[in-house]
Amino acid sequence: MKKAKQTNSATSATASLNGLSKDDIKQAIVRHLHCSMGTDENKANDHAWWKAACAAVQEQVLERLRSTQKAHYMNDTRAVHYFSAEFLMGRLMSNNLHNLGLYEKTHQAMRELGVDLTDVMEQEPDMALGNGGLGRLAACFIDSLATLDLPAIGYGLHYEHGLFRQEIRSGAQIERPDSWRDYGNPWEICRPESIQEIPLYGYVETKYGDKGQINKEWHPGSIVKGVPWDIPVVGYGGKTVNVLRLWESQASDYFNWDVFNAGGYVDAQRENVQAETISKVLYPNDETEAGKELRLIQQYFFCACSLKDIIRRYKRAHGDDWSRFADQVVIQLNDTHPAIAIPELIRILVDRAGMDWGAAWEISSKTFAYTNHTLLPEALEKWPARMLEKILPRHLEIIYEINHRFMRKVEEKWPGDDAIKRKLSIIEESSEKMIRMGNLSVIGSFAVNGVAEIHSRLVKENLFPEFEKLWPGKLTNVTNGITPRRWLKACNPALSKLISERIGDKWPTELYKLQGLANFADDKEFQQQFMQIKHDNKVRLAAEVKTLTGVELDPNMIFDIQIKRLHEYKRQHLNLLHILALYRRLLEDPDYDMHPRAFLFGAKAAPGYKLAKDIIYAINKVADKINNDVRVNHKLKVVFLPNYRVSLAEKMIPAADISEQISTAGKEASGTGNMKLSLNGALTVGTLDGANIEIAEEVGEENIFIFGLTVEQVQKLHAGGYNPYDIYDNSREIKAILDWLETDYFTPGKPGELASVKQSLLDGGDPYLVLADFDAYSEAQQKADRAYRDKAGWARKAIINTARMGKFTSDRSIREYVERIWRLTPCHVE
Ligand code: TH1
Repeated sequence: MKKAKQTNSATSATASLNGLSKDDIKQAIVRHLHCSMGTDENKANDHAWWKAACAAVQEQVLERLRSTQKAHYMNDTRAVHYFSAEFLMGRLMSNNLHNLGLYEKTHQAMRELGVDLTDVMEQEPDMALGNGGLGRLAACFIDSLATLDLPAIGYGLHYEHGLFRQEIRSGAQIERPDSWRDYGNPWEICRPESIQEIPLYGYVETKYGDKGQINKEWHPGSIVKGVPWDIPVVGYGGKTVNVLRLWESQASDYFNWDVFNAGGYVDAQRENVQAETISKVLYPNDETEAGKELRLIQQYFFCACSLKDIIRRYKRAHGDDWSRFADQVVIQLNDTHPAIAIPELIRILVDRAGMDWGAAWEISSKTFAYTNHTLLPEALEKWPARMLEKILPRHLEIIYEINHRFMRKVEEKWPGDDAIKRKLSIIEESSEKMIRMGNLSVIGSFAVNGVAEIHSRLVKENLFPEFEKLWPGKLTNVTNGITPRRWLKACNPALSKLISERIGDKWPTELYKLQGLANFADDKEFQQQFMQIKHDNKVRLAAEVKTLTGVELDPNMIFDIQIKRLHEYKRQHLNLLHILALYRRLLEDPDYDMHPRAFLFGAKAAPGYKLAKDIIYAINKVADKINNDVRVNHKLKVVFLPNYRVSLAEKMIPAADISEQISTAGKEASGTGNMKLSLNGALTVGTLDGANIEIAEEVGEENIFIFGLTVEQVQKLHAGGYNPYDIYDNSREIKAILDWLETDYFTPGKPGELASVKQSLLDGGDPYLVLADFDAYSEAQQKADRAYRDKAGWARKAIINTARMGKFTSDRSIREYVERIWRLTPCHVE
């Protein structure tokens, strides 16, 4: 009785947010089926139903978008502008329905129409406009910003093709284009009234004014058009609806007209193609800088469009009075990808608004804040000065001027110290002069943050130590977070319902409330319900695995999951070596004592990253062998799920028993998958890296399996001259496993196909210390195995994991940004 009542209050709380009834929803969907889709209930397929349902939901969304924009305009609010080259949004239907409080009613409405909402939602393609953690973080952040009623706008690129679709052919990754908009995207709205024109190339003219002042004029060689597409971002509770504004490039009419007049019709078409190339495709490299001209143009294109958009909006309220600009506008740079916005704003202020340098710098340096997401040297962006000179000649001059003035400050602080100057300079004087975007971002921002405690400490100590001395307090930490609306409420409905029955339904916006679940950690009935839900989720995932790969999984196995981009530092190959060790132990001793376990992987490799693709191939070849080896396959299974993406994560995460977070200490800035898995009751096997450390602090050491070298030990080992052969020569097991990879055991008739993995760990020097951490990892896995067999003990640990994830809501991250960096006040709508 009591439970039923609580569930009712949960639905009525959301029902009061809008007067929409189930019948209203039904009518709206049918109306759109008829009037927007031109079909009817008898003919419509799932795709038509999906589009009609989206249109019905979008009506609600757009009404709230209008009231939000009105409220923000009337209150002339300060707003944050989140600049990011990536927004990994995933699907929007389920999220929007949950955030509007319309999920249940829509589900029922559709059932009465004879269609299943879950099937219909499967029609929606993922919006995969990002690579991984960085892009998904941006998506979680804009969800939290809207939920907290904060005035915010996300700015990025409207890529025609998002991250490639991954197919696996004979074990190898094949890339196929992603075409998320082929059948239209019902959520986005084109805004031709806000088109911008963006200059590129050309030269700079120096003009001398009558009072001796120097004025610079950039004569661009080409102009492209930026067309904005708005995607509404619905806050939980459905009050604030912000927008994500993504820019699409098009050939500018004005530019083509000139070429056309010169008689070059065909050339004019060629210009078209070039302009439209800018937003064609997302660079698929996670954590590596592309160094390509088109990538720099993409970055400048979306930053320039966005700044013009911001300035147009500012001027509508404040005219030519620039004095309040930095009070109204804060721009957050998501890594250095949008750092070119700094010289662009200065250019506008100096060259266009006629400000002197001091005044322009005063405004610009109070406008930008920068988030660093990585310490990996290959990800730190540097652009050849010559490339900038060609594409953005005026910006290069401005960067030199910023640097010149900054070097004077450095000289004041460390007189005569040229080594420090070389280190801090924006310009790297190597054989080819390079512009360091990280240094530019630190110098041009008023705040800089890392994304987890340990990462921020390393940013301060190793990446920018002198900057900390120059500007104490400028470098800070804001630990990442995830939105519990998508990553628990929507993706794990059964667990969400159970949680609400026990602790009420406030947890989606007050995630610390989850700690109330700790009271039930030893409650037999609750343990049983919690683990039954996990089991049901595993059954569902097993069915999906069967469809996608043909492999059958017993849901009583431990589901051990590693899902993230494929990268050596994330060490999927450490996981693979351990799987090979288990396989070998089982072959040597059929009674080898282990609970049956299924290892599941999901990972895309950058198309040009050879070793990463080799590791995917190796996982698939080992999986084939093990899954078909009747001697072991009741105890061991290995699955590589193709095309890992947000919507697949939503199916895998609720079904995980074990979460693999095994990066080399010091390499993973934060991680956010670690938070999602733990929130859904998976136990982490992980290193003391990134946010794992903070997760361990929250859940307690008895509820996590921590192993391996610490950051300090990693540094020491490298300094002392690490030689992986010492380990190989002294460990019978490691030697046997690595040698196994060179045989044709996993690739019959083709010995050596998996040799590159071994090679990277021996002659390659094992840069990520896979072999050094192997024994500790294997031991941690054994502990996890023992712990799993204690059913009640495991249930308790799993419950504690969910209960202690309060800290990792992205609402907390956003509140920290707001208090310490952005200084925003909420604007309540209606
Ligand atoms: C990731 C980090 O690797 C990860 O640890 C972190 O949780 C996430 O950002 C969010 O903060 C990064 N992704 C990229 C992608 C590119 C360049 C640098 C990074 S760092 C393209």
